[in-house]
Amino acid sequence: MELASWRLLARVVKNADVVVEVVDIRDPMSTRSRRLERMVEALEKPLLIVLNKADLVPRSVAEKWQRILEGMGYEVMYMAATRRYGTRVLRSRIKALATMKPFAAAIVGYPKTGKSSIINALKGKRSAFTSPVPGSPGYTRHVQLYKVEPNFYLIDTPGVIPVEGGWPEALIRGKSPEELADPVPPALALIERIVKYNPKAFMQAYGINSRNPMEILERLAVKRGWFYKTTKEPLIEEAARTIIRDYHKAKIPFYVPPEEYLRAGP
Ligand SMILES: Nc1nc2c(ncn2[C@@H]2O[C@H](COP(=O)(O)OP(=O)(O)OP(=O)(O)O)[C@@H](O)[C@H]2O)c(=O)[nH]1
Ligand SMILES: [Mg+2]
Repeated sequence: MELASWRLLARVVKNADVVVEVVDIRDPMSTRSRRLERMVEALEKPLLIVLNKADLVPRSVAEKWQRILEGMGYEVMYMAATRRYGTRVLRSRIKALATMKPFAAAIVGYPKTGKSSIINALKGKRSAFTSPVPGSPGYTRHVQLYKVEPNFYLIDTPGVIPVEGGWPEALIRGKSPEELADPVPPALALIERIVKYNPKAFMQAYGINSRNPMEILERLAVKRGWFYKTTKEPLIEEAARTIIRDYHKAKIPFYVPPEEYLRAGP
């Protein structure tokens, strides 16, 4: 899988009248790109930050993240594209930011944040391809233009932003779980992060009552019957890929509480 370059992204932003940055509301600070935001600012384009997947967090959490980012001077809203929640608000906020007609809004953001799903929601019928996991069929490969209404266009982009977010985000969003040479280290880091914010996450997802990352991998492998043929040890690589995949598919309940971010400081 190829992550297009900053040059492609710059071209898309230059050609857009409005830029919509899509982030995952479960972890907004690791899934936004300051570099993209600075680029949009430098090119003097209006920017709207969309906190997507709001169905995966309590409403109070969505509202707090919105206020935190608004406090930094950004235009912000939250929505749940696959539930068609917030679609009308998004449409009118894009229109309010556009200064001419016709206009095109570029939908940009990290892989798997729901850019194509947002375009489908705005268009009202399925047209942009979507997929749950990086690199699997249906991820966006090329920049594509869609018409929402007369004079209103959307530019879909592949997960083009080279992922700069912290470990393990950089690894698990940039490649499919199958492509990872060793999925265990990023899975362990991911598990640690999830458990930190939701100690019961793996109980809820798999019935595994543990907070120890390595033990969680081993117990999942045992539960699913995945063993090395030779040594009969649990096949933790397979468990690691499953957990990364299930994280993308939101099967593991988890979000970063805004209070945590405020306490730790930006
Ligand atoms: N729960 C939930 N899942 C969502 C939402 N929006 C998108 N998803 C899911 O997130 C996954 C990725 O969605 P896409 O629309 O393909 O994301 P994308 O940003 O276009 O991905 P790339 O083009 O590969 O970068 C899919 O499994 C979607 O069903 C949402 O609002 N809520
Ligand atoms: Mg896409």
